[in-house]
Amino acid sequence: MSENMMTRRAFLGASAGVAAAAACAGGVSAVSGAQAFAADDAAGEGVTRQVHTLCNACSSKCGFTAYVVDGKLTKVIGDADHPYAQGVLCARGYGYTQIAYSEDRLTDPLKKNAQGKFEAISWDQAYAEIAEKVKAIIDENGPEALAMVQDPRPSGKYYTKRFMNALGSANVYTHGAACNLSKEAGFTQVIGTGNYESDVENSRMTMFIGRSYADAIRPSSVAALQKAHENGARIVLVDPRCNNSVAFADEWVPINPGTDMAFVLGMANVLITRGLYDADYVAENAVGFDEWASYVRTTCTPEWAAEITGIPANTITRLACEFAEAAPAASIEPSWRGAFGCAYANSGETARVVCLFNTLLGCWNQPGGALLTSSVSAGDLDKEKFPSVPKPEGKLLGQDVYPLALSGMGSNVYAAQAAKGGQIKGMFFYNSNMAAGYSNTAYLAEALGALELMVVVDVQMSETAQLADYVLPECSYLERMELPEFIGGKVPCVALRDQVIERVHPNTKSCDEIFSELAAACGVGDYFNFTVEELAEAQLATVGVSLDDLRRAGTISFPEKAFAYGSTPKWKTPTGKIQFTSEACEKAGLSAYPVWVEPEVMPDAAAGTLRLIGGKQAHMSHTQTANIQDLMQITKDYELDRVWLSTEVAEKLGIADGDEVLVSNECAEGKARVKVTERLNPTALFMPSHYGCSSPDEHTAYGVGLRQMDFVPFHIEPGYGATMSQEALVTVKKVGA
Ligand SMILES: Nc1nc2c(c(=O)[nH]1)N[C@H]1C(S)=C(S)[C@@H](COP(=O)(O)OP(=O)(O)OC[C@H]3O[C@@H](n4cnc5c(=O)[nH]c(N)nc54)[C@H](O)[C@@H]3O)O[C@H]1N2
Ligand SMILES: Nc1nc2c(c(=O)[nH]1)N[C@H]1C(S)=C(S)[C@@H](COP(=O)(O)OP(=O)(O)OC[C@H]3O[C@@H](n4cnc5c(=O)[nH]c(N)nc54)[C@H](O)[C@@H]3O)O[C@H]1N2
Ligand code: SF4
Ligand SMILES: [Mo]
Repeated sequence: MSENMMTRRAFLGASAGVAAAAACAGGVSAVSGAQAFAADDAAGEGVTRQVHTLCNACSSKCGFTAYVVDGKLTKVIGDADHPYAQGVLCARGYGYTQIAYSEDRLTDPLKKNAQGKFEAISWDQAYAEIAEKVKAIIDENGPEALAMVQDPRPSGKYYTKRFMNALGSANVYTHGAACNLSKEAGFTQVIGTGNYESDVENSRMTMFIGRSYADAIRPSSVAALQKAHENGARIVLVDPRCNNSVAFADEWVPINPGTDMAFVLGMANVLITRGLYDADYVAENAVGFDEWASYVRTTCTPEWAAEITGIPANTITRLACEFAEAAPAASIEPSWRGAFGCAYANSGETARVVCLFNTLLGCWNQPGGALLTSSVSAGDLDKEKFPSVPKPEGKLLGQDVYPLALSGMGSNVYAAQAAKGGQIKGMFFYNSNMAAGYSNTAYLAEALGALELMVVVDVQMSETAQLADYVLPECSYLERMELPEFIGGKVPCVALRDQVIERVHPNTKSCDEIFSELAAACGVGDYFNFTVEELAEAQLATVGVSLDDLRRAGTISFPEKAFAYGSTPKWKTPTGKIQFTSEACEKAGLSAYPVWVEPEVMPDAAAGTLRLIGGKQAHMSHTQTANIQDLMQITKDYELDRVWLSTEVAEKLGIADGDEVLVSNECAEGKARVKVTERLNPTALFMPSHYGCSSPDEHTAYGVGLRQMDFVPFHIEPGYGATMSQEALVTVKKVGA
């Protein structure tokens, strides 16, 4: 095919996974639309209750209406006015509702005994023992020796932070270092904020770099991509793997993984040398352009980029020219994790270059361009009822070593390193499976094993829970109410996770209960003298909404705060401008303007090494859904746990589709069946990222497939603090060959 280009038709309908995922409804029926509504209501026996709530199968937290008949969940329908759901959930959203009734649910607090076995204890005993250990750690080492890792959830992000800060520790980390830390931190250096939104549906051209709406789904994103395609927008996927978004794309650019920075630099060279960029926009809005431009002009020719990326120079030139023609209704989409969220030594710097490229297009806040939309948040509350927690004295641990890491995320992998080194002694995990997903699993097990106190709050016995001293069982998301969730976007809004069903296991508790009660046991209960309803009501009052109204509506929007096209964003950078140069980056030991950074390791065909890359599947979320029976059945039916190998390499190694192969490197080895495909760059091995569960108490997930993080060495991205999840090389050989 010319210029490595593949047409979209070549791959239409190619994915069994997407089709199957769309059909999955778990034990709960998945219906959308008003008709289904009416039909069901007419047929209903027993008492039907309807509750608006939010999904918990991934961080998008889509809104839906739950139907409960005689106390049991029978049906869920995506809420039409929730901005991410737009009337439908994805397969995970339907399937994950089974978690409430899972046989593998945690039902009681557990303590690891001297033999390393877990035994059930009372909440009072758990609180008292944990509090005693917390106090001992604070007395001996100060509160800086305590840390929390959490996946930001509506209540979780509030209660975990308040709890840690009340104890005097600033060490609150999200999962970000294994997700989107580099991306958000790199963007922040250029545009002063961690994210933007591409106006895909109104664009003339959008390029996705390692981002797949059709695999890593959010329903509204898939809808926008479909609309863009129908509107005739040019959609380009830059990905070593031809992902399932190709159904709505015009072109797949099969880049060498880890080289996206060189690719964008090469396109920037074309815009700059040919005078195709928006010079007026740059002059008005940016600082440091000339320095960067002279580097790009002299070094980053399309031929230079072709050598590194494996994409022909004429393709790079053509794409840059197409961008110039489509601008300002064009942008590089911000991505999420795949290419530069946390993957490489150059991820943060790649993020900077992506923002600079969009700046050359002059597309910020333009229809079809890259938008900086607004959000609404709760205002100040009554200080008597909700007293402010004093700011901890110490700084977030790791910020001095990785100064570019956003303080709202921190480097959780640095925290693990600090646990191994004895600087952190006590660690809490809320809704986080660090041990299976944030970096090298053997290293993390050893690091967390060195802790004096490890407490995990989960709903099932995750790999991280297996390592804990105490495991505290939360009720599932369907069994609790949480704080209001404020959502930014073209029209900002607020939505609510509400309690749908009674607790299936009466001895489980909600996040707010657990941290409030634990705080009381630790002697800082004065900061938690309110219920979650009271706090929700108070937060909502600051934006003129009542809890009752929100419960009735599910989602309430703020049209008066809606985004307006054409406005000039306020650049919240130190210079007040878009920064082609950054003092903070220079101070962190990087170049003031972004220059090409070679990945830490590169595959070598002669040595038989391949880069191990990962990615999401439409029916699975991280590690948390593999134990849901109906979702795992899709994997089994379609053998979706296979690793992908390019036809070219497979032929060279004498491997056929369906063969069992041994994947190995210096960290791990394991066997898997292989999918041999034209849809993969031959320098890569693709491993779907949801498998290889090693917790025997997750009976459905246990032992299925390989786990990517077993093969990733423990190392941290300079300056940015992320996990470098794809700086890993492996070899493959046929088992028995
Ligand atoms: N192996 C692997 N590693 C990954 C990824 C991957 O796909 N695979 N993805 C990466 C990305 S993009 C991200 S964002 C991070 C995500 O990392 P995490 O945020 O840690 O997500 P999960 O790995 O799904 O683990 C979530 C944990 O929360 C638990 N949980 C689920 N519901 C509840 C609840 O209601 N209450 C409580 N207390 N716990 C609950 C689950 O049982 C599980 O143990 O991982 C990164 N690392
Ligand atoms: N189904 C599903 N959807 C999800 C999630 C989930 O777990 N499952 N999680 C949510 C979360 S927390 C996140 S962070 C997002 C993640 O959203 P994405 O970042 O879109 O998801 P990934 O599948 O990790 O990566 C996307 C693509 O990046 C490609 N890729 C890998 N390496 C490279 C590279 O070096 N260069 C380029 N150009 N491409 C590369 C992969 O082949 C893959 O097709 O998804 C969200 N939505
Ligand atoms: S994208 Fe899917 S899994 Fe994520 S919140 Fe929405 S419905 Fe749930
Ligand atoms: Mo993520």
